[in-house]
Amino acid sequence: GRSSWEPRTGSRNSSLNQFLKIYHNHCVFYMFVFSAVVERRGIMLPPSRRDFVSLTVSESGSYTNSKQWRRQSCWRKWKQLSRLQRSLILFTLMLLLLFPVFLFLSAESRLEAVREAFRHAWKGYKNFAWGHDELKPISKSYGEWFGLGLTLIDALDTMWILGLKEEFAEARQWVAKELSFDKNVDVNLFESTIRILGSLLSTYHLTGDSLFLEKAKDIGSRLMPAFNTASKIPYSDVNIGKGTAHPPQWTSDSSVAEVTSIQLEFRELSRLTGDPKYKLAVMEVMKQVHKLDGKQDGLVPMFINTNNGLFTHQGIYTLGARADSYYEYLLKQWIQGGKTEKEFLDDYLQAVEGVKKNLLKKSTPSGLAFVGELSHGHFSPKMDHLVCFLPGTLALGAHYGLPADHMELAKQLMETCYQMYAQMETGLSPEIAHFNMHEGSTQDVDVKIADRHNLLRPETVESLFYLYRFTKDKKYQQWGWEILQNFNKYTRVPTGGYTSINNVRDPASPNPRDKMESFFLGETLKYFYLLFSEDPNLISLDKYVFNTEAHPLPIWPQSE
Ligand code: DMJ
Repeated sequence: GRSSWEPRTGSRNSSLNQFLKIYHNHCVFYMFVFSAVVERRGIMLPPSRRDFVSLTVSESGSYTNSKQWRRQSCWRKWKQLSRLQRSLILFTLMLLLLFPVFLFLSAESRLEAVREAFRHAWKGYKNFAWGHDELKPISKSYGEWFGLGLTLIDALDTMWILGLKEEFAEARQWVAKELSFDKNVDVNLFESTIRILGSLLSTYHLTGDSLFLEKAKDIGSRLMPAFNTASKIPYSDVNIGKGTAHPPQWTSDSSVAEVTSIQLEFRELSRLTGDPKYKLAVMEVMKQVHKLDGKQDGLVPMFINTNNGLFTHQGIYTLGARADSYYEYLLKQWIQGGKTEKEFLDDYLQAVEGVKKNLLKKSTPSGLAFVGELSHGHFSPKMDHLVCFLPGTLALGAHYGLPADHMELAKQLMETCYQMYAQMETGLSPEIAHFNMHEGSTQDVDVKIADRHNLLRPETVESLFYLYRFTKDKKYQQWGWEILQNFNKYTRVPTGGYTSINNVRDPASPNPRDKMESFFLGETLKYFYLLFSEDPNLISLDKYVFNTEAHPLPIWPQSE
């Protein structure tokens, strides 16, 4: 048996192997080019030992002799070149031979930069917030949301993927000894499913360590009371100690994204435990939402009532907060289930058409494609940073054979999401951007004062990862590299950790918020690492599907 906390595929080893393979291929290629050039120019290597030509008159021998003769004449020509010419040729050859080494070193140094960023974030968490939900890096303290060590759990598979064995072992120890879900606390069903259940399941798959499966079963079953509603549309909150659930105090609605973005995790839990109750509960939600009235061209409203199971606040459509991952999980459930559940695909394809028809516009002056919002027929050019998951999802669909124009749209939206960073004074995106559409406007992006914060969110880096995996266009890595450097410049706290900031438009005073969200470790840094890795087998997208918190879950074999 594999030791439970040793990475199954040492990511450093696999990147070294990858490098050696690439290097070998490059060398073979350059040797080939070299000999072709040399032959064309009549340049060849010196004859070994003998300096005379031996002629054997036979059919097969004539070829060998003419080859030898050519070699000698090449050598003569090489000798005839001036010293400068020879040096130039040798220098060029050397550059060509060293090029893959440079490529490897630059990829390796970017990966190391991500590991370093992780260690720095971890240092803050470990020193000031160990076992608590979130680090407050400025005040060197912690914040509690559910009281379940959220950051530590969310970060488990990131450490595994980055090859941070010591940190992982320490965190595993905490999970084994300290983590208990038998607590009288209210947790949000969606957040604890994607961050806690999702991470425990993916860590179980990556490590094969049954500790994580046991913990996943425990939290999964404690979340089930959320589904005990009149409509079977779950409540937003559950008390995991008491086994009671309720909606937020001010409403009996749940948000549509929340009730439709827990399916990958609960379906997987059923598969692993052999108990269908988890899957049945979440599939019932999908079944109802699939046939509900109130959609516009496949786009869904933002709220759903837990008593009657109907959409509420109808007429408002967004790909941002409260609806975003509904679309993501349509595609991903179809992928997870081996592309057999046709309703998911139909709803996804219809929604993409709905986006194109109702929400997709171009900005002025640069013509950036963006996805705005619709409110009772009125278009608003407002785009949440959250929408930047969409280029990655569209690209993933195209990879799985969906129409090629999805990939085109993915590339256009990717450029826009990058511009949401590049056009800010700190090089970091605001939480919400407004795009200009009126003639004569001189800048594409406007940011309202209340929207200038950056929470270290992952969506753009996530999409860059997908776009790079599928296109191999280096510009996506370059964009990601710029973003990582700006996170380091404006959000890194010297004593450990990274912080959300209030103002991406003021490099002199970005104004730290004193909070490191768990998704910075769970998602943002993981996607940076995968973006800079040249190894397509490091979480292969043909074997895994990422949940909306970047936790990879296996794609089910066709036979299942
Ligand atoms: C994460 O918890 C998930 O990515 C979710 O889908 C959206 N919000 C945060 C990150 O921005």
